[in-house]
Amino acid sequence: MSEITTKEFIDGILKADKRMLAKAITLIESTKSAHRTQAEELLFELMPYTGKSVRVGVTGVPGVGKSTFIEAYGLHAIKEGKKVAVLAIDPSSTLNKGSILGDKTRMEELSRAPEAFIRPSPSSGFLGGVANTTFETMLLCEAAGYDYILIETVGVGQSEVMVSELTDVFLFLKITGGGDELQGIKRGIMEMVDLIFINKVEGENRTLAKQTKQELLRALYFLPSKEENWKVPVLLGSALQGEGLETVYESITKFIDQKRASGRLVESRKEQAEKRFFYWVQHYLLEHTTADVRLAKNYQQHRRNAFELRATPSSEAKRFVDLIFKST
Ligand SMILES: Nc1nc2c(ncn2[C@@H]2O[C@H](COP(=O)(O)OP(=O)(O)O)[C@@H](O)[C@H]2O)c(=O)[nH]1
Ligand SMILES: [Mg+2]
Repeated sequence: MSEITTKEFIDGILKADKRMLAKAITLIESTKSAHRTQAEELLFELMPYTGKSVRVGVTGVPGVGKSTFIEAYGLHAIKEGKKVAVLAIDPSSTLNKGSILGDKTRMEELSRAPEAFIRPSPSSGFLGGVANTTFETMLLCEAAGYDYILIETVGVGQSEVMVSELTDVFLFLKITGGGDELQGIKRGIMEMVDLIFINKVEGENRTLAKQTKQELLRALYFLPSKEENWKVPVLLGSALQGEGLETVYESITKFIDQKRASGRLVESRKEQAEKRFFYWVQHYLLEHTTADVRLAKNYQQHRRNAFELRATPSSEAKRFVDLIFKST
């Protein structure tokens, strides 16, 4: 157990004590079995206080301005009377120890605001040893009363899919340029977005931005719509100069209202929860299994057979799982 009791965590979080919230997040990120037990207890108790925020996923290539946008957007939301939590998922940190997201010093002003909470989130899969707990972190933030959860992720690998499975609205940031560059946008992303924001639209860039907008709208036109009666808007602005953020704010509010009214919000959250359940079943099964010294050894052996290409991954997985059930 952590030296802080579950009750102390609950009281602290419900009082919006940021230090306690940060400690609780560290607890749920821990892979120690005793910590996980307390983390689940905590999440269970806080469940009634969750679910009330607007969950926004923000993606786009490195350098497009996601952090700058989130800071400006967060400050705008605070002006509207909201509390904002920012979670940054950095897929690079586990791959090469580097960071594509940059550091949170970019959100200097937002991080000073009493109504804001900023936290990086580990992202590696459970085989890497770290559980993916962004979803659970989000629930803790909701219990602490944050109205907006903004999740930043880089447009590489599977991170967008992951974020789209955690959020209510998926925002894609882009800079001007169309044609060939537009082809480069992964089709998968275009099918996931609810809203596009063209950033860094300043000065002479404006004409080009309008062209890019038309091209994006044309590309979107041929895609099946993700949400009924929602045409993905392409909005223009400058995160650095604080332009266009109000429009994004209004657009997101409209989108969420519509999604709530149609019942899709609850429905999609149920689908997401089902995916989380499946994720945790795998996680706990593997954790339990490998807690057994002998099975852990077998696990490593079969794993090695697979990644050294000595046998097919599926046959090694099957042999390992058969072994578990024989031994119970
Ligand atoms: N001119 C201009 N620069 C911007 C704008 N938004 C971000 N930047 C700059 O672009 C760079 C990358 O921004 P950052 O927010 O870190 O991008 P991220 O990697 O997508 O999070 C920084 O130097 C920002 O100051 C904008 O609207 N206009
Ligand atoms: Mg960033």
